[in-house]
Amino acid sequence: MFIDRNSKVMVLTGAGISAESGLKTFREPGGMWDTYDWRELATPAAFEKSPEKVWEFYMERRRQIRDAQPNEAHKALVRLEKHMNPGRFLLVSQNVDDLHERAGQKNIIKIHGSAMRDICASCGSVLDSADSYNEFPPRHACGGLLRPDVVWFGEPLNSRDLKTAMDWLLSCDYFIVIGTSGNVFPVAQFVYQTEATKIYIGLEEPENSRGFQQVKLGKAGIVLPELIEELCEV
Ligand code: BV8
Repeated sequence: MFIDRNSKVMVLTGAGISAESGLKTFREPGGMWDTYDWRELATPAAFEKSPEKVWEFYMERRRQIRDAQPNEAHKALVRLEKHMNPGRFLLVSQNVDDLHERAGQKNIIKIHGSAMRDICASCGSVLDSADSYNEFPPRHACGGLLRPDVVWFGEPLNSRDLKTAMDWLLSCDYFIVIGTSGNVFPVAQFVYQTEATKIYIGLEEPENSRGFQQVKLGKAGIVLPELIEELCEV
């Protein structure tokens, strides 16, 4: 199978693509939600109850993300984007790390937000995350509490991002999904909302595996560069 440069390629990534950079996934043994209770750390109610506890969790993740480097899978997606003609590639990532951006990815939607940005819970101002804050939990100049600019459970996804993703699902030729267990909605349903050629790459069958024509099991850092070389003859 060869991808013509004028094909329309949509890629979706999850925590599995950052695993070989040393970042924890969520639902695997030893993963984030195996160690912590997401109800205590990744919901608006949790932040309301204890902003300090939530901030400690995200500050530690920021430290880990800053110490991590993009891996071969991130770099392979950058090569794929460069192979495609302008406007013919979109990456939608559920990941709140910035490894895709640091690898050089250009057309990217961070559909669950970014742990590397802050947003004011009062006025909605978005700021780059600081290395340290002069008070804890940190506050915005307007006096409102700052929070990580991520989409927590029970929060709606950004409507513009969702519309762009839906438009691409309806028009793309290839939908390549990497390293996501297919447990979190509405993103887990994307595979059923497109007529594209659908390929999954991951360590194990995802929950939504019956939606894919091809499931390639293995590490993204190994399987993805091979697949992209085959698809693009780069
Ligand atoms: C919404 C940001 C509606 C934070 C995340 C009850 C109450 C409220 C909502 C719900 C509810 N019940 C269900 C819902 C819906 C809920 C949901 O889906 N819950 C699940 C638990 C059932 N969804 C929501 O709440 C969404 N919002 O529905 O809003 C609404 C509408 C209007 C008005 C109000 C509300 C919001 C969901 C977003 C939550 N935020 N993250 C943070 O990260 O701190 S979710 C979190 O899960 C991350 O974003 C993560 O990316 C995402 C998905 O996880 P995965 O990436 O798939 O990671 P996982 O560990 O599961 O899998 C990794 C895979 O990689 C594995 O398969 C593994 O085999 C593989 N792998 C490992 N190593 C490698 C590898 N693959 C390749 N190579 C390797 N080396």
